[in-house]
Amino acid sequence: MSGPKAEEVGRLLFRPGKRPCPFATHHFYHGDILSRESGAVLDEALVVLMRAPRSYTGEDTLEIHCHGSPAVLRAVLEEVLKAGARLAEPGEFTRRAFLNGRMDLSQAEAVADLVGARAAKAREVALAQLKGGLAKKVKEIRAALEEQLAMLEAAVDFPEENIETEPPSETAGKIDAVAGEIARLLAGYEEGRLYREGVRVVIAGRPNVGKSSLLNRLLGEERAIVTPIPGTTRDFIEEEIQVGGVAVRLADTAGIREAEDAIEEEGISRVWERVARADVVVFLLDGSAGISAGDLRILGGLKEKKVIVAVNKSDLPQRLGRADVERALSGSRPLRISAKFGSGIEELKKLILETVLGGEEMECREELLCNARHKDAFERAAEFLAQAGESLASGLSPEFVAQDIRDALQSLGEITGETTSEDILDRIFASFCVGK
Ligand SMILES: Nc1nc2c(ncn2[C@@H]2O[C@H](COP(=O)(O)OP(=O)(O)OP(=O)(O)O)[C@@H](O)[C@H]2O)c(=O)[nH]1
Ligand SMILES: [Mg+2]
Repeated sequence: MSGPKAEEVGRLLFRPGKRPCPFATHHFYHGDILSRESGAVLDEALVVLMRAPRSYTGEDTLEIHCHGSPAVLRAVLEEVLKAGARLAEPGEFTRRAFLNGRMDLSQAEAVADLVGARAAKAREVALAQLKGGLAKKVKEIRAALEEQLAMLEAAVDFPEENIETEPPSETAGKIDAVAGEIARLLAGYEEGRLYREGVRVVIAGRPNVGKSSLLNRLLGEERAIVTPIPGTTRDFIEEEIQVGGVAVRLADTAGIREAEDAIEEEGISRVWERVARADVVVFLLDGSAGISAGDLRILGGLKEKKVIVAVNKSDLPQRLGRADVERALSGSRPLRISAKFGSGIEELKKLILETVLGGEEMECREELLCNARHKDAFERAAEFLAQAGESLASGLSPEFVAQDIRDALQSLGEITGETTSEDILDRIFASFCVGK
């Protein structure tokens, strides 16, 4: 519970084991949670009051640490509501923390990311952001721009007599430096996004090449049905694994061919929908069968995507020579695997990460961009700065340059929440889970 009445409500339903209970701030007290109506004990619990402003929300906050079963939680929650509290909205605790200045907006968003982190890298980027890495960077950039803005405004307000007002000579260089810093941050976005959201991989290919076998092998369990009958998989099957601390969402799909019935046709159209949204496609060939016209047609549909070509069934006599594949793929090197026996699977996992992250695995920097909202704001700021640069170069009055910089500052402020509209705040916090 958060708010000025947290202690009052808490006292109504808590019977401390040892009386009196002074509720010293940040101290746990042991006792019972009671039903006020019947006097029955609902649970044995620990209760802690954190007085404002030293709490998560910055308000008085009271926590009841009770047993975790649905029955206990429901009974205690009902009692709390009867005693005068109301249910928090999604993200309301964090929203209050933000409004009370306990954290900036990028840190508030990091809380949601941390709660939802599915892999080690996602946890790392969320934690760095929660610690204020990005907020600090934005603050530095804004401070540099504010300094330039102040100088420009001085040039507008106090022009030297009889001299055309001109922007200070160092302005262009300073703006350039800031733009360079923003470009560097934007360059890390793709990596950060993949850490935060995970990598979407689609396994695609003709029927019977071993897509479902590969999914099962990557998962380490018999998740998808495997049979020698082409057209076994109709719908796509999605499962997640971890590779090098990154969540990798794998989709096994229906084999692509001329569909034999409406179900298969629907399945195949879904493959292409999935492919469109994939970060990388594992295009699977059957090494014991050779490349067919069907394979080449599928490959033709993957031109816009990052593709890993894997030649499966390497345990069988091969009909598909390396030269065939290289010719068909105009030079890219296929990876030979056996989904049935497991060879080449570790290499494939590594290759998936290399393909999406561009080879070298970068250090998890303090201010790695991982959120599309932040990226969008930085991009708009970069555009305004480019405009400022052009205004300077074409000798426009400092007033114009100043306005560009104000616009850039406005965009940057949206990241940390200084200039974020109520609508956007609503949208951000609505995506939180209730209770955080
Ligand atoms: N020898 C050998 N057989 C394999 C290998 N991978 C898959 N198979 C066999 O190939 C047949 C088809 O495998 P699936 O995994 O069902 O193929 P699929 O691509 O999912 O097929 P559809 O769902 O019909 O598109 C099965 O009999 C598998 O046992 C492999 O690496 N080596
Ligand atoms: Mg299958």
